This record gives sequence, structure tokens and C-alpha cells, in this order.
Amino acid sequence: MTDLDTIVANAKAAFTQAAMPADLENAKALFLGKTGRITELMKGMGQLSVDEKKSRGAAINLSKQAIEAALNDRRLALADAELQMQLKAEALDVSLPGVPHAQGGLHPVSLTLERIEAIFGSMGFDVAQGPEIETDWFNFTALNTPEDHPARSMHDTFYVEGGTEAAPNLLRTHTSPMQIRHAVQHVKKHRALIDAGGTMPEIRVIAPGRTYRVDSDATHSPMFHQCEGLWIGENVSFKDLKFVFTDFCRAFFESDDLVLRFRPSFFPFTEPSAEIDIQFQTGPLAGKWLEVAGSGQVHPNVVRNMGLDPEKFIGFAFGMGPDRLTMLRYGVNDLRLFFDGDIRFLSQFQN
Ligand code: 2NL
Repeated sequence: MTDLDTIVANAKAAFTQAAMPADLENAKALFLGKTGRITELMKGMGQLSVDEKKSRGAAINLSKQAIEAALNDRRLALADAELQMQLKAEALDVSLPGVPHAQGGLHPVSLTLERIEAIFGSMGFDVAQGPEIETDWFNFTALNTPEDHPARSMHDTFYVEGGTEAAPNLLRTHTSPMQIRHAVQHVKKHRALIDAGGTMPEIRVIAPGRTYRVDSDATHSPMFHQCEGLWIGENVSFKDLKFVFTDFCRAFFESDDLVLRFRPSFFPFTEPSAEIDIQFQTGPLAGKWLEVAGSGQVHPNVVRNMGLDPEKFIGFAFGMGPDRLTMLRYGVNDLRLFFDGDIRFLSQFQN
């Protein structure tokens, strides 16, 4: 074996031993680097004769090429090994079962609102939604609520920035203002027809949504839900209210075994007014009278504030609490459970 053969063999052995690309580059420097074995041999050729230089130079070059070829082979091998390792580490087993996603669901009160909307929708009611920050006019004045009514006091109503002293802004205390907005829009749209003595399409609308009052205990939350209903036409009477609301209750509670009672009451925006109580004839709540809504014939002043002549237009309105309806429907005894956000409670309502 010549000295060159030995160097080539040593180089091949060193390359094979290199396990990582960095090791390989270090090994390369030992043979092909500035002070590497091959480079040193080249430098040592100075003293040789021209003929000797020729043959010796050719021999060194062959060795150098052999070393470079070995180096290249090893580089490719190491790169391939790295790729194989990466592929193995990132391998995806498509036959493994998937990672299950937690299934969300609607809040029980949202389920109730959806039921209410579906039932009244089937009776031809529109659904009106609008601002939770209201003006004092839409929330109180338009609804015939006197300036000195206790509901207007700071103890009952959240007043917010942005209004003037004469027209303060507030968080709506009921969804009635949205019904006024809807009615005013409706009347505006049909103004020409009304003025020409034609028959205005009836106003038939419900207004579900969040409402706010300064109140907080086991049965009151400062934010609560309301859904009001309004039906105005030329010939809408209390018997229509009785019919509509009885139908609603039977559909909502999925029971025909249910009796309603209209108990005289008072609201500034209706006259006459009535509380609506229901009584189940069967089931866990049988026999108890349960208050579910307030109602009444819309006060002439309120009809006028909608832009209509109360001598010609008449109708009824009602307001109910979806939070309480949800408690009755599912047998929940504490209102606060709805607003605590405890997943152990909420996940019991599958939908
Ligand atoms: C209750 C009482 C009620 C109304 C709401 C109403 C709306 C308009 C005109 C007239 Cl636009 N009235 N709403 C009427 C009677 C009662 O709610 O105890 N709600 C939970």
C-alpha cells in the first residue's frame, strides 16, 4: 500500500465514523483543509523534478478525487439518515382514533328564547331586536310612564353617560322600547296608506332580549331577559290575547293540561291590565298558580306615541321573563345558576 492509498483509506474510515454532518466536516478538514494531509503533500512537491511532479501530482489528484467522492457519498448518506429520522418522528398514523372535540351547546335561556321565537313565529309574529342602551323617551315616556314614576329612580334604573339631563341615556329596563321602535317604523312605512284610509297591515311583533335593573338577590339579577309581545290592528281584542297566550303556554310547556288565569293588575302602558298565571293539572308543579307574564290592552297614549289614532287602532301587549320560564320548564330553583357560567350546570342542557 502506497502512502496515498493509506491516506485515502484513513479518510474513508474517518468519514464513515462521522455520525453527524459537523463531525464529517471536521474529518474533511484533516485531509482536504489548509493543513490537511493532501494539501501538505501538494506543498511538498516543490523539490521534485518536472517528471516526478507530473506523476506524483497526478497520483495525489487521483487520491484527492477519491477522498472527495467518499466525502460526498458520506454527506448524502448522513442527509438521507436525517431525513429518515425526521419522517419517522413526524409519522402520522391515520388509523389512530381522532381526538374528540368538546361539544358546545346553547345556554338554557337561549334555548327558551329560540322556543319562544319559533312559537310566536308560527303565529305570524315578527322578531324585533335593538339597542340595550336606550333613551329615556323610548324606555319610559313613550310608554306612558309619568315623570315621577318610581321605576325612573336611580334605585331601579342604570343611567349611563352620553345623554343630556333632559334626555338621559339608560340601560333598558324592559324590551318595550324596541316594540315602540318597531311600531314607529311600521307606521312610517305605511303612513300614506293609513292617511288614505286604507287597511294597515297589523303590527304583530315580539321583542326578546337582555334588560337591566338595579336589583340582585336569589330571584333577581341586574341583567335578566325579557320577551314582550305586541299586536295592534283595527279589531284586536282581549280575547285574542287570551287565545294567543294560551296557545303559547301550551306549546311552550308541551302540555294541553294547563289552565290560565288573568288576574287584574296595573301597568302604566296598558289599560286594563292583567297578570297571567298558569296552573299545570299534572306533573310535579300540578295545582300551583304560577305567575308567568304581565299583559293588557295597549294604553291609548302609547298607541298615539306609535303614530296611530287610538280611536281607530287597538291591541294588546304582554311581557314575560324567559329566565323564569326556563326555571319552570327545567325545574331549576336558583336564577343565579344561569349566570354563574358553571359548565357542570350548563352541560346538563343537551341540544
Ligand atoms: C311584566 C309586564 C308587560 C307590556 C309589558 C307593553 C309594550 C308596549 C305597549 C304596551 Cl310597546 N305594553 N308591554 C304590557 C303589559 C305588561 O310586562 O310583568 N313583564 C315581565
